[in-house]
Amino acid sequence: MIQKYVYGHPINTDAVVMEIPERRETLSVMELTESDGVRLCCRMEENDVVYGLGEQVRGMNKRGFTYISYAEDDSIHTENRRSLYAAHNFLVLGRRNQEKSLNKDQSFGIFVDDPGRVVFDVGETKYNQLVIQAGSDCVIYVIDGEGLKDIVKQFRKLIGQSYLPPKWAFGYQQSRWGYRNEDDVREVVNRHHGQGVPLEAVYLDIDYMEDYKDFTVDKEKFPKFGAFTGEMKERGVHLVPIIDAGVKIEKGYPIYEEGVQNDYFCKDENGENFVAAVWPGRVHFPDVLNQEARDWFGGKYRILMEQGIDGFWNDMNEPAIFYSEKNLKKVMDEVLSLKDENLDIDSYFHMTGIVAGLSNNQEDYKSFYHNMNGKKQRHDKVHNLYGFNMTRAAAEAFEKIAPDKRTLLFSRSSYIGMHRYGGIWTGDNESWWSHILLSMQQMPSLNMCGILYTGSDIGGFANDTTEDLLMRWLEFAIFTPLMRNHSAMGTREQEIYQFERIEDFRNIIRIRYGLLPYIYSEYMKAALTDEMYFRPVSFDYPEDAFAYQVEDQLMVGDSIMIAPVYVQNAKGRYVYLPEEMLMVRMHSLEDRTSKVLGKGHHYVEIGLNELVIFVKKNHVLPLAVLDKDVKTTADVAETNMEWLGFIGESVESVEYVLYNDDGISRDYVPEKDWKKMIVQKKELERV
Ligand code: MIG
Repeated sequence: MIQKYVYGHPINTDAVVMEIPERRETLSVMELTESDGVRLCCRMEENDVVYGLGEQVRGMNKRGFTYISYAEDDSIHTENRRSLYAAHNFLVLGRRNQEKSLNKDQSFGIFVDDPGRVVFDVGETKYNQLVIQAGSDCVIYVIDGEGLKDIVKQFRKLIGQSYLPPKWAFGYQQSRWGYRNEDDVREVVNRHHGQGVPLEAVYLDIDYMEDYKDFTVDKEKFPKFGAFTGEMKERGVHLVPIIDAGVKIEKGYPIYEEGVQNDYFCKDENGENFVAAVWPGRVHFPDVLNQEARDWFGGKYRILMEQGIDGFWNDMNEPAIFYSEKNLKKVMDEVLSLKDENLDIDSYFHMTGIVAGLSNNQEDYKSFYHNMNGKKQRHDKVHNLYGFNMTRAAAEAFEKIAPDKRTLLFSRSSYIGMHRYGGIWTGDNESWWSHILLSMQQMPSLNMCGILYTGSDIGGFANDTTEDLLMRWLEFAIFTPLMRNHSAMGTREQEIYQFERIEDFRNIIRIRYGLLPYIYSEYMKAALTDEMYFRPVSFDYPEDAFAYQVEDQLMVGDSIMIAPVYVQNAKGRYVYLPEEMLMVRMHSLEDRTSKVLGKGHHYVEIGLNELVIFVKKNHVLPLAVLDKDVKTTADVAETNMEWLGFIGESVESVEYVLYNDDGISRDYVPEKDWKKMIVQKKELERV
């Protein structure tokens, strides 16, 4: 059951799609005080767990830290970060009884629909206290149900169906900030294909643009862009350009001119177009919270789509600000006034502080305004809606520009509700081992908030990767819907062909293509029925006291559990099995062995070039048989499949619901796309 409570005069965020009658009585699961905003508080018992909050640092169980919902472009994702790029204000408090299994009646979910700053103190200040601090205008939804999965499912129904990407978006994708021109891109494709490695997409980072101007293509680097996208498509490769939030201020640049003429940009307090700076230097921000401006900005994606583009990533849409013109002037004046001074500890740190404070400055976020349905709205109160609405602008436009097909779209910043329009990637991680684990922990939290199409930069974005890090990362990422190797300019090149163990890389990526029927089926079913594709182990085994402690294993879809290795030089790891499972070990898609392991703790050896999955009892999964030269998802013939599975003694057959479709059209046809497969025990391959 979902209960809705309204405080003050909240803005309609469009996070929610279901009409729920407002409750007049006071909220019961948490104690509420209304002074200085809405403050909710409740006691947490020793064994209670808290899941949710989407894109944040730390564990799946969020207890013991304070998280702040305030979208921020901060590229150092260490465990002291309170905010990353998104605001996902939903959590579930799982209460546990004496036996440490879930107490369904007392557990609940809570969604704080407030697009400004919201603070979740999940037992940091006091271990036994959960405190949520929102603004004075907000809507609060409280959800109870039949356990954690059910609470999440109800929340997902409340916020609407998750985005459906095209099937090609489940292939292997390569990106790097630094591919400069046609030849760079051709080389990436040639070298993957030359090594027999499938490749679905190459990303175009900011360098493809003319002076970082949105919707332009540099003619020197890409003289015939339309022809080039065609050439790539013939080879099965989609080009995916980046779009940034800031529109360059430049006379004669049509997007700038039109935005100014029609008042489509955010304004400062005097009603002038607000000037910030990002890549191109001075920019204006399109006011995507204004429906008219949103239609206009979204319509611009057509320029690239007409040249053959069918996928985009939206960046810098927190929105990130390097500096505002106004603040820069103030800081410059102050720094100049210190010229020739003897800087002591205070004045020196003051100086470096104000310079560092130029970017993403809170004062700047308070100094510009949106036009929301004719009402002037100060940005900081609706800050977390910007990335959501930039992405919505694109998605709404795609319905007109390409109504018959699905377009790939994901964003850096997001708010609850954006999952209906696109996915996200988890931003600028590092080539650190701890960031494989972070990514694993973020996935189920994101899924809880409806964001199913997601993944992190494989190999790590910042810093130099190593061959073993990339290999282990891929072994996890073959399960993430978005499987993209991406890195920053200036770091070690990390396309798989830059390393020696190319055969191992090829084997791992081919396993992804072999698993495609399963991954696609499980993704689509999760999206269409409001389920989670990635789940913490405790979601599936709520009666198992130890499952709540498992922070580095995941349930993936209905049939399997994974336990990736994320420690350098480790030759294996401990794995907890909440029940008897079949461990399948793969050296390659074709070279597999398997063994039944009992419930409990096991040390499992997992070599650098091995992939291990655990199949749940009485479950099966389809595995495609691949041709030698498979290059894309389109080459994966779903007619040629075998079944991996684990069927118990007394059972003869099990059912698997296989979802498949043409991978591109928007209307799905339940009768045709869902197939109930009965798999007989004797059909299971003997491995
Ligand atoms: O602040 O476009 O997160 O993926 O490569 C850098 C350059 C801007 C940040 C994105 C990253 C991308 C980079 N962008």
